[in-house]
Order: sequence, then C-alpha cells, then structure tokens
Amino acid sequence: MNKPVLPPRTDPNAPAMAAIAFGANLGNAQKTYKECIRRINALPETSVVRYSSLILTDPVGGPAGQPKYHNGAILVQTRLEPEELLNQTQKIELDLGRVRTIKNGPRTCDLDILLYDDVVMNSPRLIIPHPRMYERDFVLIPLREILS
Ligand code: PH2
Ligand code: MG
Ligand code: MG
Repeated sequence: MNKPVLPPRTDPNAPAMAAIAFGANLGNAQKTYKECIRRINALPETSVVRYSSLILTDPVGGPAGQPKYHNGAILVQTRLEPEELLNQTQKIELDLGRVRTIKNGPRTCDLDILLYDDVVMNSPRLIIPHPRMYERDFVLIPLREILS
C-alpha cells in the first residue's frame, strides 16, 4: 500500500501541517483523546483540522497481558517548529498522567508526531517521519482516515 503523505503546501506562508498519533491503554481513553484534541487545539499558533475515530487494537510489543489500546490520529495546522510541537505534546502527555516506566509499557496517553509537512529529520529527540509508523496498522488505519 502507498505510504501516507500530507497534502503538499501550496501557499508558502501557510502554517505547516502535522499528523500526530494518539494511543492509550490505561484510564478512560475516549476522554483522554478528547482532552488531547482540546489541548492541542489550544496550543499557540496551532489548530486541529481533523481527527480520526478511535480504533481498539491489540498491544504490539511491551509486557504480556497489557490492556488493548485505543488508537487515533490528529491532523493539525501549526506554526510551531517540530521540536517545539514535541515539547508541547510531551507536556500534554505528562499533564494527562503519563508515567514513563518500561519501554512499550501501558500508558494513559502517548502522542507521537508522525509527519510534519514533507520534513525528514533525525535529531536526538525526534525522528520524522516516525520510524515505525509504516509497519503499524494501529497508526496507519487512523492516519488514512484523516488524510482521506
Ligand atoms: N504503542 C506502542 C507500542 N505498542 N500497540 C498498540 N496497539 N497501540 C499503540 O499505540 C502502541 C502499541 C509504543 O508507543
Ligand atoms: Mg508511541
Ligand atoms: Mg511516544
């Protein structure tokens, strides 16, 4: 299947487009998703353009026996630079109760930047496109919904 991409930017002064994945398998994921959308939309120079429905998915990796995930994807327009958008999404994760313990362990809120315009970057904190997105149906299905 084709790799999903963001629509090309026609106006050079327009804000960037970014796609953000949501995942949660602890707490009330529907409520957390709505709250993430509200908080992302409230970020400076950022607005939510579309968001997908949530899908229920089997956990990939991580400890055995963890709950199923709710996964979604959020399309935003923003003038924040990628690393600043990362700072802001990480703050939302923490404010919504994210505790980092084991790798791929259960979490109340995971927000991953998938795509940012046609940017390709590899900094110590952030790799865009998200390096594992193309192998993960729990990312691709919601992403296709917001890009269709
Ligand atoms: N996130 C992971 C690891 N495994 N599995 C599902 N189903 N959904 C996720 O969001 C997820 C995962 C690391 O971020
Ligand atoms: Mg993740
Ligand atoms: Mg993450």
